[in-house]
Amino acid sequence: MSYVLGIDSSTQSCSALVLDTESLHVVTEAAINYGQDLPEFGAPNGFIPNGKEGEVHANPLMWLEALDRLLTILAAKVDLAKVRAVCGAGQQHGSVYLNANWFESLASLNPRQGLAAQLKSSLSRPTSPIWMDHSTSAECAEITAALGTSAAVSERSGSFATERFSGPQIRRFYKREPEAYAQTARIHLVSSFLASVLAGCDAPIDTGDGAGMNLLNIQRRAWDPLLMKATAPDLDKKLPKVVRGNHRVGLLAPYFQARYGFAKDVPVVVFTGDNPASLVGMGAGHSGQVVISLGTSDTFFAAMPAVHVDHSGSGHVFGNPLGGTLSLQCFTNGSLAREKVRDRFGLDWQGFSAALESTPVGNKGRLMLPFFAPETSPRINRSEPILDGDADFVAGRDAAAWVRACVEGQFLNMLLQTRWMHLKPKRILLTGGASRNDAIAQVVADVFQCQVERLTVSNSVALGSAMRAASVAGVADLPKLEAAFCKVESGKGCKPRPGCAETYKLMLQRMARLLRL
Ligand code: ADP
Ligand code: XUL
Repeated sequence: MSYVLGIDSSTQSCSALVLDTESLHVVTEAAINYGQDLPEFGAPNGFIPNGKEGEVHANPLMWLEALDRLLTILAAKVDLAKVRAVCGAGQQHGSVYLNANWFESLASLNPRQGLAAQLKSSLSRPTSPIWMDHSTSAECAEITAALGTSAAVSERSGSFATERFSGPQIRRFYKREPEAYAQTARIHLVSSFLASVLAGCDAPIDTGDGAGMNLLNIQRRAWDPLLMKATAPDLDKKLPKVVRGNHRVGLLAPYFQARYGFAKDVPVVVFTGDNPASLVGMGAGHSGQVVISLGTSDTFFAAMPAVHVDHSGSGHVFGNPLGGTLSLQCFTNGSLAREKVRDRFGLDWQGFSAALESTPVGNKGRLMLPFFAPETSPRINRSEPILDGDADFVAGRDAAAWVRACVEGQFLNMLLQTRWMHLKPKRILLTGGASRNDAIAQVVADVFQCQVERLTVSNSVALGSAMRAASVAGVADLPKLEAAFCKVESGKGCKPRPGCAETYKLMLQRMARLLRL
């Protein structure tokens, strides 16, 4: 039996999936939810609440503790000695700051102590800014000024200087804590941090996740000297190497053999970001498919054969772990905005779905720009939604109307913001925690006027990671795994309902007008 292990270190949880590459089935899955399972870290939604000035940070020791707990659960469920390769993915953009102890501590992990306790003294910054952080407007402006124009930044890096991206985050750290910055010997992304720990050596960053830093030259797929200079000093020494997705980092560290029963000589494949991993897990790594992921954030992405940049500002180009690139648009107001509406009216997901189903397409003209927190697509700094409709709706007295307005508003905005990709999808693949909600999936089909499908395996990030582990380590071929695991769930497809095209066309025009306000 040849098992492979895929890990997904996401915003709210760390999950894993073990595949049997011979009998082609999912052997087991497990997850640690940071809020529920690790309350001692004080991060109910995976980040430290009430950050100041738009800061959103998490404790990297929480990610390590979650990894240990996850492997403990897996070791009790399956014989990890059968695992022939490991790979994983991290929430994108989060950065981890390490001092000179890091290299030595990694190489000498003691299986009698947990990872968090042993690596605590390697942190040069106790917390990590994550992708929800929007505290770096000044730094984005400075980086843009140093390069001349936003277009110059995006031509090089694939994106405008973007608040949540790691480069502006690094600059803010350098400006505010120059001594701690000087003590920083290595800066990792969440993905490369965890890959380093698993391999027991300092891991490179892959081009999929590296492109989310405003530091990688997207044409050359190498660190860009001008962007590094504009960001902070000595980055050429502080950043790890950058490699393509088909790279092996090394072998699983002895710590994991002793503690969890893994075999010797298990390759660790370079990790990537959660979205690039999901692209692989959805079987959408080759161009022609569109994926919408409804996680903490909502993302819309597709594989592209060439670099195609968004000149209006909030779209991104990342590396595709299978080669070529990946165009992506991220919406901060994803699940957390839907939860805001759900909780405001005391609903559960069932009640939320019932409200959605009880209201007509077009919501009788009631429209919401569902920005309950600063939004990245478009860039708009709000803490309350923008409402357009009758008095009851605007006053927030109609629960069902709010639920539909929130979901319709999210996907109308998604349709508007992703026009720069010039895609005409024949079908949309839906993934992420909210994708199991049939009522939401129906709105996606109606707004995009396109067939929507879901896959039989729901955790596409961990699945994509396991598939990458298998194919890069030579355990199994990717096409064979895609055929077995990227199957659409029969009977769960949604077709656009007749008659909604015209309604949404008009609402789209209203939405575009409201957004220009
Ligand atoms: P992440 O990978 O960002 O941690 P997930 O893809 O695991 O996030 O999605 C988690 C989100 O899924 C939760 O925030 C929750 O709001 C949402 N969710 C879970 N079940 C449902 C449901 N039935 N309907 C709508 N949303 C749901
Ligand atoms: C993508 C983004 C988020 C994070 C967390 O640019 O910021 O999707 O990867 O999932």
